[in-house]
Amino acid sequence: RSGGYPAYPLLSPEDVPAYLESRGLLHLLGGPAGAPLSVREVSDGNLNRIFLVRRDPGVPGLAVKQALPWVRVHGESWPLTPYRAAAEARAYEHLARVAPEFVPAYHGYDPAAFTLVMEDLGRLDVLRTASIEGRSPGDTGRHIGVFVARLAFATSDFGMGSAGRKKLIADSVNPELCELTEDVVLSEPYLEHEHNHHDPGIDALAREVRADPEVRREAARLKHLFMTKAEALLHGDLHSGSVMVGDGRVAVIDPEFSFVGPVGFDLGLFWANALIAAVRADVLGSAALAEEHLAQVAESWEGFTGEFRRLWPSRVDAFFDDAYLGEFLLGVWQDGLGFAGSEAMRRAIGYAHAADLETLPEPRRAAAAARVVRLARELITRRAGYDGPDALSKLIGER
Ligand code: SR1
Ligand code: MG
Ligand code: MG
Ligand code: MG
Repeated sequence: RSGGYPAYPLLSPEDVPAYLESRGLLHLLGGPAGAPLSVREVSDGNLNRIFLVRRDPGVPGLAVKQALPWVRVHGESWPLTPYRAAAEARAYEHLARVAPEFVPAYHGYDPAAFTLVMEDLGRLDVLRTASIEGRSPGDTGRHIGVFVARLAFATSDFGMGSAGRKKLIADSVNPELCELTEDVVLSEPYLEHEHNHHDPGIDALAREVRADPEVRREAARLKHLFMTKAEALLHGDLHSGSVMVGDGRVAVIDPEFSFVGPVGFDLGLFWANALIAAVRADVLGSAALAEEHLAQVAESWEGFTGEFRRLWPSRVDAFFDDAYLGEFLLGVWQDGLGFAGSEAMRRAIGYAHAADLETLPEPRRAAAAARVVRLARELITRRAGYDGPDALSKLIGER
């Protein structure tokens, strides 16, 4: 999976000031030239190293993100191409054009060090962390829906001419990161695999799910959809760890899994993590907060469809008429529910679990994991029966 790549220096905090100077970016930090910088490593995601840099406290800092040639949380025994940083850079370039208010200010990519520099969103918090701390998601969902619609419309055959789209598809291939998703999200959770683990309290349920031929058939259908349905450029990993909130903003980060795929995949990942946050709140006895998390599904869907319909009159090919828009949106909804099921399933019985579940005390942790597996199974196998967000509320409380 690592592929070939040139040798490159791995940054440590001490290297960062000189590195930023070499890229001509130090002036962005304000303060007098030569004044000391503070550099903090805050790598907390699964894959990369992140350094936050500040000089003048009154000036926003910078985030320096370097792709390691392996999966950071696993170690060097799981190689992963650093070219994912180039996919992330490409995605930020599109996003800066079509959804600038939803992404950090982007200061460019250095292919020799597989490193990006962007605005430090230090005054914001990761949505997953805020949810675990019991904070309301507010209207995050609506913003995420608009974000997905902007990127999806602009990079679809509705927003681009046919020839330009073919080039976009070719330029945006991200084979190693797609294969990682095909493995850890879309297949391994349904198999006995060394990457998987689960709460011992749901062992019988995990076995039952893996033995269910209907689950297996629909999981295969979803994997194949992910591999073949080239609708639009995606973020590709839009879970609640990729969303930052606060300071009057909703910002989306970490688009290194970006490629041209099914639009429902981005919405589905967001929905799964909203449902998981709702299950957590519910098992902790906060029914009102659970409702607010659940409402993120409806609000993001409204945000998405509202923005997509607003953009629709500007489509480049009027052969796609209003009736077809309805068809298209129905497909996105149903794909989104299925991918929400895939994402929820892997967060409970796959490799990278949701901290929303992992930080619960027993026996609530097992109870919440069981609910997540059941709702995931329902979404994977019965998604065609849900014609709108209202019907989803029954999923959260099911024991
Ligand atoms: C081994 S990678 C596991 C997960 O981390 C990333 O953030 C993606 O969500 C991926 O599926
Ligand atoms: Mg903060
Ligand atoms: Mg494979
Ligand atoms: Mg990520």
